[in-house]
Amino acid sequence: MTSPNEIETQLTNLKTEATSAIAATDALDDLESLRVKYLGKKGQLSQVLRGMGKLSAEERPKIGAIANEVKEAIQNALEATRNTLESAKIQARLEAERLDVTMSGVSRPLGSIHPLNSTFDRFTEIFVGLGYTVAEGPEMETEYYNFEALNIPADHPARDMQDTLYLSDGNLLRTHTSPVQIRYMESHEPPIRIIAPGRVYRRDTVDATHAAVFHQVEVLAIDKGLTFSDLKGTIQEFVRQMFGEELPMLFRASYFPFTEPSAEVDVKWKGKWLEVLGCGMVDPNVLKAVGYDPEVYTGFAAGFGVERFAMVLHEIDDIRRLYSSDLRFLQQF
Ligand code: 2NL
Repeated sequence: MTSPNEIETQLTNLKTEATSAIAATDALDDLESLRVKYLGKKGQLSQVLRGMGKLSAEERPKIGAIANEVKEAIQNALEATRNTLESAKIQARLEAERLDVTMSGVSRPLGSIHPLNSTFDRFTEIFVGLGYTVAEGPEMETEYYNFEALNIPADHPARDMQDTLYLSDGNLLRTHTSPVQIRYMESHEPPIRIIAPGRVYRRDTVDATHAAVFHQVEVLAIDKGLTFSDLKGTIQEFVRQMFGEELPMLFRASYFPFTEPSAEVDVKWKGKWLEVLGCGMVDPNVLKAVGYDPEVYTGFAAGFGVERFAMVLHEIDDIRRLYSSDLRFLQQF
């Protein structure tokens, strides 16, 4: 039989051994093995306590108190070491995953909107804001839609092989986006408010201000009672939004086969008069061609060169830069 003194010594030794073993541990897994070793069901503390069964009634509480004290000491040591190891683990992970947010990043080249497209977008935004919708149509056209319906006679110079790109089968590449509007009027009844943006073709010699392929936005409004004042008001509001301010405007009498009267509009911007568009009241012959009664309906139209606007707004000196895909040029936008 184990004497009370021996049990007490065993308990004290167990406490010393366990607490120093726990303190020397540097892995959480090992800590769990130690807990099982000392405090588990078949652990060393249980083994020592098994010897208590034979103790007398006076001695049992005394040894019991010591046993509890040892158990608590081991539990406290386990918890203290677990806390230390867990915070060390978090600390190590923080260290390993540390990010230097001041380090310079990897540059990823980003594209930007081409100045022609941003100019198109501004036209669209302004006229959509005024209640217009966008209409589109084919780039290959017939003589009827490109010329005849627009009151351009057979002997007009625009129809010359010198100016228009004819295709072998009697078709041609549209020289303006007006045919889009003719087609739209054929299939819709007034009131009409549309813009026709798009690519157009001319048989032109390319230089700093001319391209064979370029872009236009045409505007068309048809309704009962539209007058030249409505045209002027619309152009004035367009210029105000496009240039960001009210500018002096000059309506110069002009001539287009598809409008009567016709005008070219100059605006004074940065001290210079710029010619920015052509416009007029839709010619009665054009209204008749699409089946509208010119005694009932009137309308106005205007045509803009998109390249010209892009060049003026961005101070671009040569139209060819817009098609060159030169990054030194494109990266400025
Ligand atoms: C210019 C001139 C203009 C039109 C285009 C048009 C269209 C229809 C009927 C009547 Cl369907 N007119 N378009 C009218 C006047 C001028 O463009 O200098 N453009 C750059």
